[in-house]
Amino acid sequence: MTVSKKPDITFYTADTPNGLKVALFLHEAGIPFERRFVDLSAGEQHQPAFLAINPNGKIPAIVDHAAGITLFESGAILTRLSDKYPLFKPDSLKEQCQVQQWLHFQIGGIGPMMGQLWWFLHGSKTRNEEALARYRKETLRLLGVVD
Ligand SMILES: N[C@@H](CCC(=O)N[C@@H](CS)C(=O)NCC(=O)O)C(=O)O
Repeated sequence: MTVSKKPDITFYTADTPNGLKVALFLHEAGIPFERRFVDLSAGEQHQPAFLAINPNGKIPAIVDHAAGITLFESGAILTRLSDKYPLFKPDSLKEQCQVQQWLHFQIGGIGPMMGQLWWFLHGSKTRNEEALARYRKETLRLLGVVD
């Protein structure tokens, strides 16, 4: 008889870019985890059961049962996972700083600006040319920085 141990990590996610960032890490690192889909369109992220995991009501979030840690914010999760499973973590301090730099650049710049551009392009019921121009310009500027 095979006794399967419950994975250390429970991963709360949905099919969105912030969820995929963590999913990619877990898959690439070969980390066993249990996935719980949060139905964002049904508002599951605002239910008390999920708010107990992330009071900010957003995915992704993880529970690391072995360490007794509940964590939200994709950057904090990725940093924690690369500490726990030392993959994608360079040896040198200089390179570790660069990883953190680009991680924060993504979380603080690319993610929110592209998120707003997406909303004004596809989510909003009205067309707001000023908002579209603002977020398109900033998105292109940020991509220029990456280049
Ligand atoms: N800064 C957060 C952003 C998380 C975020 O915006 N998650 C979105 C999906 S990509 C979400 O859960 N939206 C649901 C909502 O706002 O109600 C992170 O990096 O984890």
